[in-house]
Amino acid sequence: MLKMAQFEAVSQQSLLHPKPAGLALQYGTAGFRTHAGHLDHVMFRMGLLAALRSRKTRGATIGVMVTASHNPEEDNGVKLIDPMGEMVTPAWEGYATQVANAEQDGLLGALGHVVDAEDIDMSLDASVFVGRDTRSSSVILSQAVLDGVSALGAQSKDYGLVTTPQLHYMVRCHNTQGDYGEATVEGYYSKLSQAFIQLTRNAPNRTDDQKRLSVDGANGVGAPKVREMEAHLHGELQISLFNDGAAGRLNHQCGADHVKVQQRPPTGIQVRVGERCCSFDGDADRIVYYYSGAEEGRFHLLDGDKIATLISTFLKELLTQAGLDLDIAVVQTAYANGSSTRYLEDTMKVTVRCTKTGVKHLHHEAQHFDIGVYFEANGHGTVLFSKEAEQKIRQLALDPNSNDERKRATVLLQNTVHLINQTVGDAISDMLLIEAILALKGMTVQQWDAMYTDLPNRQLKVKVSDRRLIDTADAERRAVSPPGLQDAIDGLVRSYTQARSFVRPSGTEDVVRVYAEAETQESADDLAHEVSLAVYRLAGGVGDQPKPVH
Ligand code: NG1
Ligand code: ZN
Repeated sequence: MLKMAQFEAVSQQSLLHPKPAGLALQYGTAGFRTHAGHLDHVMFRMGLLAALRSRKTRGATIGVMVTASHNPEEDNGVKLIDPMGEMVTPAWEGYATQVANAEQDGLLGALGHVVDAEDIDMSLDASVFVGRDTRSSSVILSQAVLDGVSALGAQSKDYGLVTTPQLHYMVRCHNTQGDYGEATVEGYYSKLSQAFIQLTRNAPNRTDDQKRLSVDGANGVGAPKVREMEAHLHGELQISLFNDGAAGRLNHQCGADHVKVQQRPPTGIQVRVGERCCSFDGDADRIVYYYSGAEEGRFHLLDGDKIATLISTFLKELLTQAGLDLDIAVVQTAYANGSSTRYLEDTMKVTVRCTKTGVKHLHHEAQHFDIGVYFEANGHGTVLFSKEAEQKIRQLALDPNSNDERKRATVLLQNTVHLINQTVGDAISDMLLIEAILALKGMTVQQWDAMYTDLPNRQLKVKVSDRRLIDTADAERRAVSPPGLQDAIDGLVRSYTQARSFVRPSGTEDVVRVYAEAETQESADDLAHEVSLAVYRLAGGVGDQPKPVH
């Protein structure tokens, strides 16, 4: 039961964060996300819910991040972070939706329902960490979260401007009593930079050219944070930062999502022939790399699939050198390029799993292995090490009988573990890991790219009157409704070579996403267009009929 004082505080405070009557939102793939003007009450209520979640987890600290990631500047959003720094557990996503959508006079009832259903002891202490991105709306909205936290008598700590993965990291550090690191931004920089420097020490012949990297900060929070990180790297990585927020608009024609979906470089960055560049997204939990080819000036993208391939190959080699028998797997979604899956399974002999879109699904699947490397094609991903795996690596490091090769591999493994933010995808941590691997392997970006050749692909969106009419199965690779849609897709796919296509309702936008890949770009474009037309026809398309890509 809510106590009387809590009851009154929530009643009064909620009047300052009123809900527009009738507005209904859903906790989607990545929390709530919509126009910033519709979110004040949601933020306040997520502060309340985080205080309940903290009590439910016996006073562990819960995180609340205010961001709409790669969405436009005028949007905002909020995600809840569980005690180990992972996304909030699915049952509470349901509560989040109920609490956010309760009408003003039903709010206390909705909270009471959660307290009863979860048997929460409201007399316990509670604690919530709050962070925000650079959106102009984020200041007021994160204040609304803090108001909600304090209305339920919980402690809060406001980290202000942080990347999403930094806040996840703080939550984990705090709840593990410093085992994972110190719960400060400074602690984050110091842990990652030390690991990076230790790793690159093993690649002593790096030239200045190899140390140079261009970063597109998407005009978001990743820009100031990667600058702070660089200051800790003692020149081991020299970053040219573009789209740092000084002039351009957040995610506008820049950032990882733009680069991945448009398959072209962002504006505001000079992509010099052969040089490595990368783009973060608006809250720096995604990263993609690219370069311009010397021979034809063509744009080459190295997406989440190429990153997962590089990292898993590196880890597999280290395991062999260290003589460690740990099972390693790569977790992908249906958006993974078919070539990457084939290369991983057939050439690298690595286990590959496919899950539904959304990092929580990948994260969960990756937990089933000693080492689980998970990446969405869009560049969101990380590596998870099981407790046993970490322990075996630690033990081996202490083994006096190890030969030099084993010792070196074990030290590299240990530093790799330290460099990775295991809570969630982290553009800064991923970037440092990729740079360290390229340095250690003496590999150029072209050589990395040449591991396998992507099948040409195309992603499109179709507006329909109700995207929930589309239901999928088999990790979203097949549409089971509306009737006839999958048959239509199958028929279209059959008329192309090496082709694959699927459709699914987006969890963050009011659209149906269409993906197609095929032997040539023209075929991929045509197939994506034809499948879009089938969606438009069979799933209640609205507005103009989808146009051909070119
Ligand atoms: P939706 O809108 O559900 O496709 C997008 C990404 C996801 C995930 C979320 C959260 C694609 C195709 N989809 O989800 O992978 O990153 O945003 O940010 O990239
Ligand atoms: Zn993001």
